[in-house]
Amino acid sequence: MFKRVEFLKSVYRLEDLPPPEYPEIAILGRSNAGKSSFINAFLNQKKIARVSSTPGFTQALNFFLVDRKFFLVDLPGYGFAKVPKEVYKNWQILIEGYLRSPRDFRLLFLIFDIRRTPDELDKALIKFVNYLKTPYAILLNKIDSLSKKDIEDQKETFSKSLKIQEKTEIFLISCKEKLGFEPIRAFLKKILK
Ligand SMILES: Nc1nc2c(ncn2[C@@H]2O[C@H](COP(=O)(O)OP(=O)(O)O)[C@@H](O)[C@H]2O)c(=O)[nH]1
Ligand SMILES: [Mg+2]
Repeated sequence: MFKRVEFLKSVYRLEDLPPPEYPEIAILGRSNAGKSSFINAFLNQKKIARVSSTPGFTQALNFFLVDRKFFLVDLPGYGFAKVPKEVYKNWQILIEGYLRSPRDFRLLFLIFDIRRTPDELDKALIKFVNYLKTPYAILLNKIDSLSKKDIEDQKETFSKSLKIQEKTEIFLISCKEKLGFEPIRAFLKKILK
């Protein structure tokens, strides 16, 4: 279990990135998939990351320092409705600039709402992370809202439609019920060694 979680800063411009002093794990996903909920639940914090019902609210990279050992970074979501082109462009510049900068990236978590069907934006995200070559793992969130059978069916749908490779980890989780976190902790332990 994590002992000490500190909110470090929100970054709106690449010039303001903190020095890359720690290994880094970033969380990417559609707005509303549960990125902030994951940070709160996984790190066992009440509300260190804002859980927002306003999609697209977070337009910053939010840095959390965990046990003075690694950065966990909450990235702004994609796919929210009615976003002006300019905002979307800024999103791309910020995220791509960040993920391509010389930092100690160990892993990207790609988080999805398991109830959805992957769409073109989700496929574009996979293409983008494949091109980055940073290792990634898939988190299928909100399993509390589906039956066992639907969870398995949706897992199959996601891995087929996003062409997830056999070697890529897929974790089934619920941030609401704090389910499925133990295997992720074990996985991170290996990755941060
Ligand atoms: N049923 C269910 N709802 C969840 C779960 N995780 C997050 N949510 C809800 O999904 C919405 C978006 O969550 P949030 O963490 O703000 O998503 P973000 O935009 O990716 O940061 C909120 O209403 C959360 O309460 C989950 O595991 N199960
Ligand atoms: Mg959020």
